[in-house]
Amino acid sequence: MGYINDQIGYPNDILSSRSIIKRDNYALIPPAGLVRNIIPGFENCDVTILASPKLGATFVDYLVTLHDGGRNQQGFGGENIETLVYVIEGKVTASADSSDYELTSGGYLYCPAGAMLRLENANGGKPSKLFLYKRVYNRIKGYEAHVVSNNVNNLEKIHYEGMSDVILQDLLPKDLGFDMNIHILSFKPGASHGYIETHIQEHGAYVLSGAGVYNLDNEWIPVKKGDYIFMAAYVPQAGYAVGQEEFSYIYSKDCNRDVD
Ligand code: UGY
Ligand code: MN
Repeated sequence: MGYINDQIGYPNDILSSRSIIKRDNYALIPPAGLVRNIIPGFENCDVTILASPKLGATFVDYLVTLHDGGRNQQGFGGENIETLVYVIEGKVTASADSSDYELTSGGYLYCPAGAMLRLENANGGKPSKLFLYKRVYNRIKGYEAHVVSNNVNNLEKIHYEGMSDVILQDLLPKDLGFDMNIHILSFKPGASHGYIETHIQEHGAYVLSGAGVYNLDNEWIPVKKGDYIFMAAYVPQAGYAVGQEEFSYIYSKDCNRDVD
């Protein structure tokens, strides 16, 4: 079972991989290649580190599965570290210092630098799956970020750059206290970006639904639900939805700051 050829005896997944790693440029990390990492503070959790400074990102993205009793009570973040958790599926209690939030699928919590994020599975013994983000906060005088929690079901749906078939949702406020935002971009089948973007901002994107072809540095690459895409600063990029389902991904984008 699962072997491409009994005489050779190799599992299918060992003969080819869709992973593409181009440090400081872009990366595609499909679910089949993910490995678990032990991270202090996470108990009964499978944690995978996705983009990190080793790949050329200024942030770190993680996929976390909290099993029965899964939690992080030690706290995630720190004095200069901002964090965000987004619930892909399941139910968790997430805390920003001493304030608790019950988050279900589409729910999220942003903790500004200095507020510790704590997590506990609350899905009746079933696993919960999370997308987790952290980054060193770029503080500017006179402005502060603050705790934000909501569910994407409550967010405004904006026609991305005026297109009727591409929808943008902003998870965080636009004010200058925030040095980044997390967005969800959703393409109806057959929809695409209006042009190939080239910009200074980086992205880490996790595909929530559907499938597409994605232009990364002028290569068109097939992507689908469960894939993770890293786009470094200035990488040419655009998405094109294929198939019957909406192609949708959650992604981070730095904003509101000049270059040092
Ligand atoms: O906001 C963005 O830069 C976004 N449209 N980029 C992307 O989806 N690759
Ligand atoms: Mn972009």
